[in-house]
Amino acid sequence: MIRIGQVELRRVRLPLVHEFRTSSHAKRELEHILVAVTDQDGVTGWGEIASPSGPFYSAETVESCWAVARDHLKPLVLGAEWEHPGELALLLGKVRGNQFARAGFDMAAWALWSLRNGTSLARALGGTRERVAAGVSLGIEPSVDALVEQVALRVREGYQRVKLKIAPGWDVEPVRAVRSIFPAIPIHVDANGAYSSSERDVFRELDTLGLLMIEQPFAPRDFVGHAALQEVLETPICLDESVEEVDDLVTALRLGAGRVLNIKVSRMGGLTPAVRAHDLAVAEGMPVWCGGMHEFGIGRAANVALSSLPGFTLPSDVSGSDKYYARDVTTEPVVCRSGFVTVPEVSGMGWTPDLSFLEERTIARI
Ligand code: OSB
Ligand code: MG
Repeated sequence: MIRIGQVELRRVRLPLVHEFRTSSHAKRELEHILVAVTDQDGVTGWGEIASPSGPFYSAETVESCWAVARDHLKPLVLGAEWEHPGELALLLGKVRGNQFARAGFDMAAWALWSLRNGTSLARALGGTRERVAAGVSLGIEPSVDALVEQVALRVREGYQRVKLKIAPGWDVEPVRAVRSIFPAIPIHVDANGAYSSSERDVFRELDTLGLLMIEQPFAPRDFVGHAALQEVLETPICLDESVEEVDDLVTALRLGAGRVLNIKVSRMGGLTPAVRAHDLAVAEGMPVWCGGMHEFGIGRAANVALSSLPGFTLPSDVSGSDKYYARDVTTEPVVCRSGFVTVPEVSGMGWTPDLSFLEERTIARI
Protein backbone atom coordinates (compact mmCIF):
# COMPACT_ATOMS: atom_id res chain seq x y z
CA MET A 1 0.00 0.00 0.00
CA ILE A 2 1.32 3.43 -0.96
CA ARG A 3 0.21 6.48 0.98
CA ILE A 4 0.99 9.99 -0.29
CA GLY A 5 2.02 12.11 2.69
CA GLN A 6 3.34 15.17 0.91
CA VAL A 7 2.65 17.04 -2.33
CA GLU A 8 4.76 19.90 -3.59
CA LEU A 9 3.78 22.10 -6.53
CA ARG A 10 6.21 24.55 -8.11
CA ARG A 11 5.97 26.91 -11.02
CA VAL A 12 9.17 26.83 -13.02
CA ARG A 13 10.17 29.12 -15.90
CA LEU A 14 12.61 28.37 -18.70
CA PRO A 15 13.38 30.47 -21.78
CA LEU A 16 13.16 28.77 -25.20
CA VAL A 17 16.29 28.86 -27.35
CA HIS A 18 14.18 29.59 -30.45
CA GLU A 19 10.74 31.20 -30.63
CA PHE A 20 7.99 28.67 -31.44
CA ARG A 21 4.93 29.81 -33.39
CA THR A 22 1.83 27.78 -34.28
CA SER A 23 -1.41 28.79 -35.99
CA SER A 24 -2.76 29.76 -32.57
CA HIS A 25 0.09 31.31 -30.57
CA ALA A 26 3.80 32.13 -30.21
CA LYS A 27 6.12 31.34 -27.28
CA ARG A 28 9.57 32.52 -26.18
CA GLU A 29 9.46 31.30 -22.61
CA LEU A 30 7.60 28.49 -20.86
CA GLU A 31 6.22 28.18 -17.37
CA HIS A 32 5.36 24.64 -16.31
CA ILE A 33 4.23 23.29 -12.94
CA LEU A 34 6.23 20.47 -11.40
CA VAL A 35 4.45 18.05 -9.08
CA ALA A 36 6.43 16.07 -6.50
CA VAL A 37 4.55 13.42 -4.50
CA THR A 38 6.23 11.72 -1.55
CA ASP A 39 5.04 8.53 0.11
CA GLN A 40 5.19 7.22 3.68
CA ASP A 41 8.74 5.91 3.14
CA GLY A 42 10.06 9.19 1.78
CA VAL A 43 10.15 8.04 -1.88
CA THR A 44 9.35 10.90 -4.29
CA GLY A 45 7.89 10.73 -7.78
CA TRP A 46 7.93 13.75 -10.11
CA GLY A 47 5.44 14.84 -12.73
CA GLU A 48 5.01 17.88 -14.95
CA ILE A 49 2.01 20.00 -15.87
CA ALA A 50 3.01 21.30 -19.29
CA SER A 51 0.10 23.60 -20.08
CA PRO A 52 0.73 26.56 -22.34
CA SER A 53 0.13 29.87 -20.54
CA GLY A 54 -2.93 30.82 -22.62
CA PRO A 55 -6.04 28.81 -23.57
CA PHE A 56 -5.20 28.54 -27.29
CA TYR A 57 -4.20 24.89 -27.62
CA SER A 58 -6.80 23.58 -25.17
CA ALA A 59 -9.01 25.30 -22.60
CA GLU A 60 -6.34 25.03 -19.88
CA THR A 61 -3.84 27.69 -18.81
CA VAL A 62 -1.00 27.76 -16.26
CA GLU A 63 -3.32 29.67 -13.91
CA SER A 64 -6.19 27.18 -14.32
CA CYS A 65 -3.80 24.27 -13.74
CA TRP A 66 -2.32 25.95 -10.68
CA ALA A 67 -5.79 26.52 -9.18
CA VAL A 68 -7.09 23.03 -10.00
CA ALA A 69 -3.91 21.37 -8.76
CA ARG A 70 -3.93 23.34 -5.51
CA ASP A 71 -7.67 23.29 -4.74
CA HIS A 72 -8.81 19.93 -6.13
CA LEU A 73 -6.07 17.50 -7.13
CA LYS A 74 -3.69 17.95 -4.20
CA PRO A 75 -6.48 17.36 -1.64
CA LEU A 76 -7.59 14.22 -3.56
CA VAL A 77 -4.09 12.77 -3.60
CA LEU A 78 -2.95 13.72 -0.08
CA GLY A 79 -3.54 10.78 2.21
CA ALA A 80 -4.79 8.57 -0.64
CA GLU A 81 -3.88 4.89 -0.33
CA TRP A 82 -3.29 2.85 -3.47
CA GLU A 83 -1.44 -0.15 -4.85
CA HIS A 84 -1.25 0.78 -8.53
CA PRO A 85 -1.19 4.16 -10.36
CA GLY A 86 -4.39 3.10 -12.16
CA GLU A 87 -6.23 3.40 -8.82
CA LEU A 88 -4.93 6.91 -8.27
CA ALA A 89 -5.93 7.80 -11.85
CA LEU A 90 -9.50 6.73 -11.02
CA LEU A 91 -9.44 9.15 -8.12
CA LEU A 92 -8.00 11.95 -10.28
CA GLY A 93 -10.76 11.18 -12.79
CA LYS A 94 -13.30 12.66 -10.35
CA VAL A 95 -12.09 15.98 -11.77
CA ARG A 96 -13.61 16.49 -15.21
CA GLY A 97 -11.54 17.95 -18.03
CA ASN A 98 -8.36 19.66 -16.78
CA GLN A 99 -6.24 16.98 -18.42
CA PHE A 100 -2.93 18.84 -18.24
CA ALA A 101 -3.36 19.37 -14.50
CA ARG A 102 -4.31 15.72 -13.90
CA ALA A 103 -1.46 14.48 -16.09
CA GLY A 104 1.14 15.98 -13.73
CA PHE A 105 -0.19 13.96 -10.80
CA ASP A 106 -0.68 10.74 -12.78
CA MET A 107 2.88 10.99 -14.10
CA ALA A 108 4.24 11.54 -10.59
CA ALA A 109 2.35 8.46 -9.36
CA TRP A 110 3.85 6.28 -12.13
CA ALA A 111 7.33 7.65 -11.44
CA LEU A 112 6.95 6.89 -7.73
CA TRP A 113 5.49 3.43 -8.34
CA SER A 114 8.23 2.39 -10.80
CA LEU A 115 10.91 3.66 -8.39
CA ARG A 116 9.43 1.65 -5.53
CA ASN A 117 9.23 -1.47 -7.71
CA GLY A 118 12.77 -1.12 -9.01
CA THR A 119 11.62 -1.06 -12.65
CA SER A 120 12.06 1.57 -15.30
CA LEU A 121 9.04 3.74 -16.03
CA ALA A 122 9.06 2.39 -19.60
CA ARG A 123 8.84 -1.26 -18.48
CA ALA A 124 6.25 -0.38 -15.83
CA LEU A 125 4.05 0.97 -18.63
CA GLY A 126 4.56 -2.10 -20.85
CA GLY A 127 7.25 -0.57 -23.05
CA THR A 128 9.34 -2.96 -25.13
CA ARG A 129 11.73 -0.73 -27.12
CA GLU A 130 15.33 0.03 -26.13
CA ARG A 131 15.31 3.27 -28.07
CA VAL A 132 12.61 5.40 -29.61
CA ALA A 133 12.53 7.08 -33.01
CA ALA A 134 12.63 10.87 -32.70
CA GLY A 135 10.94 13.37 -34.97
CA VAL A 136 11.05 17.12 -34.65
CA SER A 137 8.33 19.78 -34.69
CA LEU A 138 9.10 23.08 -36.44
CA GLY A 139 7.09 26.22 -35.84
CA ILE A 140 5.99 28.86 -38.31
CA GLU A 141 9.07 30.87 -39.30
CA PRO A 142 9.36 34.47 -40.52
CA SER A 143 10.26 33.29 -44.06
CA VAL A 144 10.44 30.16 -46.20
CA ASP A 145 14.27 30.48 -46.20
CA ALA A 146 14.32 30.51 -42.39
CA LEU A 147 12.15 27.37 -42.36
CA VAL A 148 14.36 25.58 -44.87
CA GLU A 149 17.38 26.42 -42.69
CA GLN A 150 15.66 24.89 -39.64
CA VAL A 151 14.77 21.75 -41.59
CA ALA A 152 18.35 21.41 -42.84
CA LEU A 153 19.69 21.74 -39.28
CA ARG A 154 17.34 19.08 -37.87
CA VAL A 155 17.90 16.69 -40.78
CA ARG A 156 21.67 17.04 -40.19
CA GLU A 157 21.08 16.23 -36.52
CA GLY A 158 19.44 12.96 -37.63
CA TYR A 159 15.77 13.51 -36.77
CA GLN A 160 13.72 10.86 -38.58
CA ARG A 161 10.86 13.12 -39.70
CA VAL A 162 10.01 16.79 -39.59
CA LYS A 163 6.63 18.17 -38.69
CA LEU A 164 5.84 21.58 -40.14
CA LYS A 165 3.27 23.82 -38.52
CA ILE A 166 0.82 25.26 -41.04
CA ALA A 167 -1.82 28.01 -40.92
CA PRO A 168 -3.90 29.83 -43.53
CA GLY A 169 -1.37 31.85 -45.54
CA TRP A 170 1.53 29.54 -44.51
CA ASP A 171 0.73 26.16 -45.96
CA VAL A 172 1.19 24.92 -49.54
CA GLU A 173 4.05 27.31 -50.41
CA PRO A 174 6.43 26.54 -47.50
CA VAL A 175 5.62 22.82 -47.55
CA ARG A 176 6.20 22.61 -51.32
CA ALA A 177 9.52 24.45 -50.89
CA VAL A 178 10.71 22.06 -48.19
CA ARG A 179 9.55 19.04 -50.22
CA SER A 180 11.42 20.20 -53.34
CA ILE A 181 14.71 20.68 -51.41
CA PHE A 182 14.29 17.46 -49.38
CA PRO A 183 12.51 15.07 -51.79
CA ALA A 184 12.96 11.97 -49.63
CA ILE A 185 12.50 12.93 -45.97
CA PRO A 186 9.33 12.01 -44.08
CA ILE A 187 7.35 15.25 -43.63
CA HIS A 188 4.09 15.81 -41.87
CA VAL A 189 2.07 18.98 -41.30
CA ASP A 190 0.09 20.20 -38.29
CA ALA A 191 -2.63 22.88 -38.58
CA ASN A 192 -3.66 22.93 -34.90
CA GLY A 193 -7.26 23.18 -36.03
CA ALA A 194 -6.81 26.45 -37.94
CA TYR A 195 -9.00 25.64 -40.96
CA SER A 196 -12.75 25.48 -41.34
CA SER A 197 -14.14 22.26 -42.76
CA SER A 198 -15.37 24.10 -45.87
CA GLU A 199 -11.70 24.66 -46.83
CA ARG A 200 -10.79 21.55 -48.81
CA ASP A 201 -8.57 22.92 -51.60
CA VAL A 202 -5.48 23.43 -49.42
CA PHE A 203 -5.66 19.81 -48.30
CA ARG A 204 -6.17 18.52 -51.84
CA GLU A 205 -2.92 20.29 -52.79
CA LEU A 206 -1.05 19.07 -49.71
CA ASP A 207 -2.32 15.59 -50.59
CA THR A 208 -0.04 15.59 -53.65
CA LEU A 209 3.18 16.30 -51.69
CA GLY A 210 3.81 12.81 -50.30
CA LEU A 211 3.19 13.70 -46.66
CA LEU A 212 3.24 11.16 -43.86
CA MET A 213 0.07 12.69 -42.39
CA ILE A 214 -1.95 15.88 -41.95
CA GLU A 215 -2.45 16.64 -38.26
CA GLN A 216 -5.58 18.31 -36.87
CA PRO A 217 -6.78 20.31 -39.87
CA PHE A 218 -10.09 21.33 -38.28
CA ALA A 219 -11.45 22.36 -34.89
CA PRO A 220 -11.18 19.78 -32.09
CA ARG A 221 -14.86 18.85 -31.89
CA ASP A 222 -15.35 18.61 -35.67
CA PHE A 223 -15.18 14.82 -35.93
CA VAL A 224 -17.68 14.84 -38.79
CA GLY A 225 -15.62 17.34 -40.82
CA HIS A 226 -12.45 15.27 -40.33
CA ALA A 227 -14.28 12.12 -41.45
CA ALA A 228 -15.54 13.84 -44.62
CA LEU A 229 -12.04 15.17 -45.44
CA GLN A 230 -10.40 11.78 -44.81
CA GLU A 231 -12.76 10.25 -47.39
CA VAL A 232 -11.36 12.43 -50.16
CA LEU A 233 -7.65 12.34 -49.16
CA GLU A 234 -4.98 9.70 -49.71
CA THR A 235 -2.83 11.19 -46.92
CA PRO A 236 -3.82 9.94 -43.47
CA ILE A 237 -5.37 12.50 -41.14
CA CYS A 238 -3.93 12.46 -37.62
CA LEU A 239 -5.94 13.71 -34.67
CA ASP A 240 -4.35 15.65 -31.82
CA GLU A 241 -6.60 18.24 -30.07
CA SER A 242 -9.74 16.20 -30.89
CA VAL A 243 -8.76 13.36 -28.57
CA GLU A 244 -8.81 14.49 -24.92
CA GLU A 245 -10.30 11.25 -23.64
CA VAL A 246 -10.31 7.61 -24.69
CA ASP A 247 -14.01 8.08 -25.57
CA ASP A 248 -12.99 10.67 -28.18
CA LEU A 249 -10.83 8.00 -29.81
CA VAL A 250 -13.84 5.66 -29.84
CA THR A 251 -15.82 8.39 -31.63
CA ALA A 252 -13.01 9.00 -34.13
CA LEU A 253 -12.70 5.29 -34.90
CA ARG A 254 -16.45 4.89 -35.33
CA LEU A 255 -16.69 7.87 -37.69
CA GLY A 256 -13.44 7.30 -39.58
CA ALA A 257 -12.28 10.77 -38.53
CA GLY A 258 -8.59 9.95 -39.06
CA ARG A 259 -6.16 7.07 -39.59
CA VAL A 260 -3.39 8.04 -37.17
CA LEU A 261 -3.40 9.17 -33.53
CA ASN A 262 -1.06 11.56 -31.76
CA ILE A 263 -1.08 10.46 -28.10
CA LYS A 264 0.02 13.18 -25.70
CA VAL A 265 0.39 12.41 -22.02
CA SER A 266 -0.58 16.00 -21.15
CA ARG A 267 -3.59 16.28 -23.44
CA MET A 268 -5.06 12.96 -22.30
CA GLY A 269 -4.67 13.48 -18.55
CA GLY A 270 -1.67 11.28 -17.88
CA LEU A 271 0.13 8.06 -18.63
CA THR A 272 -2.80 5.88 -17.51
CA PRO A 273 -5.25 7.15 -20.18
CA ALA A 274 -2.38 7.40 -22.71
CA VAL A 275 -1.68 3.68 -22.33
CA ARG A 276 -5.40 2.91 -22.66
CA ALA A 277 -5.59 4.96 -25.87
CA HIS A 278 -2.52 3.09 -27.16
CA ASP A 279 -4.09 -0.29 -26.37
CA LEU A 280 -7.34 0.60 -28.11
CA ALA A 281 -5.57 2.02 -31.17
CA VAL A 282 -3.43 -1.13 -31.46
CA ALA A 283 -6.53 -3.33 -31.21
CA GLU A 284 -8.11 -1.29 -34.03
CA GLY A 285 -5.00 -1.31 -36.22
CA MET A 286 -4.42 2.45 -35.91
CA PRO A 287 -0.75 3.57 -35.82
CA VAL A 288 0.16 6.00 -33.04
CA TRP A 289 3.04 8.29 -32.07
CA CYS A 290 3.73 10.39 -29.02
CA GLY A 291 3.27 14.15 -29.28
CA GLY A 292 4.79 16.73 -26.98
CA MET A 293 4.04 20.07 -25.33
CA HIS A 294 7.64 21.33 -25.09
CA GLU A 295 8.01 19.40 -21.86
CA PHE A 296 10.94 19.99 -19.55
CA GLY A 297 13.05 16.91 -18.79
CA ILE A 298 10.49 15.40 -16.43
CA GLY A 299 7.54 15.39 -18.83
CA ARG A 300 9.98 14.52 -21.62
CA ALA A 301 11.05 11.41 -19.65
CA ALA A 302 7.39 10.33 -19.50
CA ASN A 303 7.08 10.84 -23.27
CA VAL A 304 10.17 8.71 -23.92
CA ALA A 305 8.83 5.93 -21.67
CA LEU A 306 5.41 6.00 -23.36
CA SER A 307 6.96 5.96 -26.84
CA SER A 308 8.63 2.64 -26.00
CA LEU A 309 5.27 0.82 -26.14
CA PRO A 310 4.90 -1.47 -29.17
CA GLY A 311 2.10 0.49 -30.92
CA PHE A 312 4.26 3.61 -31.27
CA THR A 313 5.37 2.74 -34.79
CA LEU A 314 5.81 6.30 -36.09
CA PRO A 315 8.51 8.75 -34.93
CA SER A 316 7.45 10.70 -31.83
CA ASP A 317 7.96 14.39 -30.93
CA VAL A 318 10.71 13.44 -28.50
CA SER A 319 13.48 15.79 -29.50
CA GLY A 320 16.53 16.29 -27.34
CA SER A 321 16.24 18.93 -24.61
CA ASP A 322 18.68 21.11 -26.59
CA LYS A 323 16.07 21.73 -29.31
CA TYR A 324 14.16 23.83 -26.78
CA TYR A 325 16.32 24.63 -23.72
CA ALA A 326 19.88 25.79 -23.11
CA ARG A 327 19.67 23.96 -19.79
CA ASP A 328 16.97 21.49 -18.73
CA VAL A 329 15.61 20.90 -15.22
CA THR A 330 17.18 17.43 -15.00
CA THR A 331 20.84 16.78 -14.12
CA GLU A 332 21.30 15.21 -17.58
CA PRO A 333 19.43 16.47 -20.64
CA VAL A 334 17.36 14.20 -22.88
CA VAL A 335 19.66 13.46 -25.80
CA CYS A 336 18.76 12.50 -29.36
CA ARG A 337 21.56 10.68 -31.24
CA SER A 338 21.23 9.65 -34.89
CA GLY A 339 17.48 10.06 -34.66
CA PHE A 340 16.95 7.97 -31.53
CA VAL A 341 16.51 8.60 -27.81
CA THR A 342 17.70 5.73 -25.63
CA VAL A 343 15.10 4.43 -23.18
CA PRO A 344 16.61 4.37 -19.67
CA GLU A 345 16.79 1.01 -17.89
CA VAL A 346 17.31 2.30 -14.36
CA SER A 347 14.35 2.30 -12.00
CA GLY A 348 11.98 5.25 -12.13
CA MET A 349 11.71 7.82 -14.88
CA GLY A 350 15.42 7.68 -15.68
CA TRP A 351 16.29 11.37 -15.30
CA THR A 352 16.93 13.15 -12.01
CA PRO A 353 15.57 16.62 -11.20
CA ASP A 354 18.39 19.13 -10.78
CA LEU A 355 17.28 20.54 -7.43
CA SER A 356 19.70 23.46 -7.25
CA PHE A 357 18.87 24.62 -10.78
CA LEU A 358 15.18 24.19 -9.97
CA GLU A 359 15.59 26.51 -6.97
CA GLU A 360 16.91 29.19 -9.32
CA ARG A 361 14.03 28.78 -11.72
CA THR A 362 11.10 28.35 -9.30
CA ILE A 363 8.83 31.40 -9.16
CA ALA A 364 6.11 30.08 -6.82
CA ARG A 365 5.60 27.04 -4.64
CA ILE A 366 2.97 25.28 -2.52
O1 OSB B 1 0.21 20.48 -31.78
O2 OSB B 1 1.81 19.19 -31.26
C1 OSB B 1 1.26 20.29 -31.19
C2 OSB B 1 3.52 22.56 -29.12
C3 OSB B 1 2.60 23.40 -28.55
C4 OSB B 1 1.27 23.26 -28.88
C5 OSB B 1 0.86 22.26 -29.76
C6 OSB B 1 1.78 21.40 -30.31
C7 OSB B 1 3.14 21.58 -30.01
C8 OSB B 1 4.23 20.79 -30.61
C9 OSB B 1 5.42 20.55 -29.74
O3 OSB B 1 4.21 20.44 -31.76
C10 OSB B 1 6.17 19.31 -30.06
C11 OSB B 1 7.22 19.03 -29.02
O4 OSB B 1 6.96 19.08 -27.81
O5 OSB B 1 8.36 18.74 -29.42
MG1 MG C 1 -0.49 18.86 -32.91
